[in-house]
Amino acid sequence: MDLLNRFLRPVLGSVRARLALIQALLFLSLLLISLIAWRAISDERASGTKLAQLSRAERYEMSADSMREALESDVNQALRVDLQDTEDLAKVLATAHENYTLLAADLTALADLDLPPAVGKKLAENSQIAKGYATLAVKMVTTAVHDRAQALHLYPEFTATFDALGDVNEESAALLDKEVAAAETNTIREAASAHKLIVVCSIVTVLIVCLLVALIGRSIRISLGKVRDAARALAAGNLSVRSEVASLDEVGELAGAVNKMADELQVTIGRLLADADRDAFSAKITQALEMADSEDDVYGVVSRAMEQISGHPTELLLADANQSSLKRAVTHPTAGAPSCNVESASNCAAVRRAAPVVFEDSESLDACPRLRNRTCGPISAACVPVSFMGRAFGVLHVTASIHKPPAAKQLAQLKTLGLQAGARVGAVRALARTHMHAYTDSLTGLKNRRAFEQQIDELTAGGSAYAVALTDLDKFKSLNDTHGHKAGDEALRLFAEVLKRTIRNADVAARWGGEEFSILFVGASAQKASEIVHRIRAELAESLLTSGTPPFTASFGLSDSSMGSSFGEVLRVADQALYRSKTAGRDRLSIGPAAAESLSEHASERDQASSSSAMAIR
Ligand code: GH3
Ligand code: MG
Ligand code: MG
Repeated sequence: MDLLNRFLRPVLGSVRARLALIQALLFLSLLLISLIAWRAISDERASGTKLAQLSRAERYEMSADSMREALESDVNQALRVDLQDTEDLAKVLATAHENYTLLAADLTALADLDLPPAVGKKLAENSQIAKGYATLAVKMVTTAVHDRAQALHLYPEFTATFDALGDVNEESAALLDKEVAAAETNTIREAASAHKLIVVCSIVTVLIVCLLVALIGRSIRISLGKVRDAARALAAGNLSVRSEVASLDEVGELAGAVNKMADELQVTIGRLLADADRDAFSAKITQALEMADSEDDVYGVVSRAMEQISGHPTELLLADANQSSLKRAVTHPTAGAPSCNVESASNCAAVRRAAPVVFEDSESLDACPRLRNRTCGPISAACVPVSFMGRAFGVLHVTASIHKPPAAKQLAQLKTLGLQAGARVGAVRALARTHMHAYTDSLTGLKNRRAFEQQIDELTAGGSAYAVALTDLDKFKSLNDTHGHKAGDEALRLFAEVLKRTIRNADVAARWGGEEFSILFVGASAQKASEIVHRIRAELAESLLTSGTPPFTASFGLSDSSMGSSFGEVLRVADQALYRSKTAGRDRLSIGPAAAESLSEHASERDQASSSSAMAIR
């Protein structure tokens, strides 16, 4: 089969050519059978013709022989003694002439026949003798008309000629019989042989044609079968399968079309898989970032994602909430940071283009200048801008071997990471800002009362000790009235700054409202906190000397956790102490409850002075 294909393929490149060959073979077989049949029939006809010629020769020979006898009868008639009537003799002469003519015609017809050479030769000899005999017969009749005696004189010669002619005629007749019999046998044999030849040739030719048609059909079927198998495998999901049929025919074209379809499918499915992969990655990042409540949480997610995306050195450079300069926020946990030295987001090429950029070769003319002269030598790199609400504030930077930048899939994942991390960091920062505004006093930057109260629960949880101070600026209304509200604001800010820089980091100061402030001293007793309060007062006095703000003072009330069973009670004690500071002349610190008053009474009777055991310290 392979051998056949090898020979057939160059010639029969297409199915159409193979079908044309089948048609040609059928035509040729019909032509061959026709030729053989024609040839056999021709042979049969030649043999029939020969037989017909011999039969005619036999008939002419018999006719000539009867003319021989007729002429003898004419001669005998002319020599009869009783026939001396001239008229009768003339009739006999005429008959003799007529018979002569008929004999001559038979001899001419015999000579014209296409006979076997032996027969022709024999008949030619006969013809000579017959002509001599006929001429003699006519001569005798003619002579007998005038001179019977003379005619009788010739009679012996005539008789001898008659007998001789009779003998050769017999020989000829015997030869002709034999030839006719042989011709008949030959004709029958030729006919039988022609029939047999036609049948055998027809069967052989049809068998050969059928075999060739079957072989060609099989070659077409095998080719189609290969294409079918490839198509089935593709339909079953094996997209790596390709049809091997590479012929130039329609089957080859079909195989090419199936292969092309498989290529297209593979590309499309590859793209769909890549999309699905990216979507899955994006969904994971989204879920992970949803659980990230702080920037540090976001950075943790970015770090793990970097490790998942690639093993290349990667870093996330971000501008913090207040500055535009970029700082390294996240580094690849195992591969480390590429250490880009870009200072601000606006200096980064990716940020400027607002799209990821890939550099195949850091030494190339159009490469980012910050990639050059790195200690690791020439590299490739990819930079993905990180933005929030259209404003880029960072970049994801990856480096790899020269001319081998991160693959398309990795770049797509970096884009997803940049987009989502940027959105989350932006959201966390926005939330923090909102939180800050809700819990921060905008004039002084201190916590407001709500923030203070919320933080109390955390800081005093577990029964740890604390002290609380309440402070109220003295005669602030008159400061406002005298120097204006702006100066009043300035005074409030100055006092807040004094608080901020004087209290310990663990302690919390807040604007309680108006010109009143509160301070929580974590883990401190009232006695210990009083030292800090005095530092505050001293610091205030000192600041007022240089600030240009109109001078003012503050009154303080202080209590601690030992003075009440709840924060509310402790606070009320501090409030009472403040009240005592005010009533005692302001610009002083009072500590603890008035000894003679219950805490509840003090709460309702704030406008009454307390004294006795309470401390008032100036
Ligand atoms: P005292 O020594 O008894 O506390 O006298 P005081 O004048 O400070 O007390 P008062 O309650 O009579 O007045 C408080 C003043 O504080 C009234 C108000 O105008 C001023 N004040 C409150 N909040 C602000 C503020 O945000 N800015 C300015 N400039 N003034 C404020
Ligand atoms: Mg007040
Ligand atoms: Mg006041």
